[in-house]
Amino acid sequence: MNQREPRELVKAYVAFGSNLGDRFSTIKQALTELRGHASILVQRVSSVYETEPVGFLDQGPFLNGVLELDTSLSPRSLLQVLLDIENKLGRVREQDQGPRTIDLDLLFFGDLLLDEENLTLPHPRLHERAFVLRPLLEIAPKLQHPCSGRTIEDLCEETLKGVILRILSGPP
Ligand code: PH2
Ligand code: MG
Ligand code: MG
Repeated sequence: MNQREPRELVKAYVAFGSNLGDRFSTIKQALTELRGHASILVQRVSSVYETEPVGFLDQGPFLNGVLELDTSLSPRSLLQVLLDIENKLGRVREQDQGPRTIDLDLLFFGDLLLDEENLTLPHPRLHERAFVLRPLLEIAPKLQHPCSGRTIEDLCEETLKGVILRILSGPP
C-alpha cells in the first residue's frame, strides 16, 4: 500500500492488567501513552476492577480493565506500540503468567482473524476470562465475537454465572 495513503480507521479493543507496584498509577500512565499516540484515538475506557489471579495463583491481586480505540495502524504496529509501552513502564518478563507492572493485550482488531506467532486474534482466551469479559460488557455489550457471532452479553451470561468482580474505580 502507498505509505502516504491514509489507512481506514479500525476499532480495536485492548485489555490492561497490573499486579506489581503502584497498579493504578501504572494503568493511568499506560492510558496517557496511548492517548498521546498520533495514530490512536482512545474512545472508551471501562472501570478498573480488582481481581484474583487466574492461572498462576501465587501472586497478588490484579487491577484489570479494557479500552476501545480507533487506529490507522496495522495490527502488528499496534501490538508493537503496546509492547513498547509495557517496556517503558518497567515490564520485566520473568515468569509466564507471573506478576507484571503492566500487561496490554490486544483482544480484537476489527473483525480480523489471525493466528501467527505472538499474535492471535481475537485473543484466544478472552471468552473464558471474567476479568476481560466483565469490563468489556461495560463498554461493548453488543460487540460480536467474529468466530462465533456471540455478543459479549452472551459470553458473559455463559462465563460469569454469578461471578461478581469488585470495581475499584470508574474509568481512569
Ligand atoms: N493475566 C494473566 C494471568 N492471570 N489474572 C488476573 N486476575 N488478571 C490478569 O490480567 C491476569 C491473570 C496473564 O496475562
Ligand atoms: Mg495477559
Ligand atoms: Mg500480554
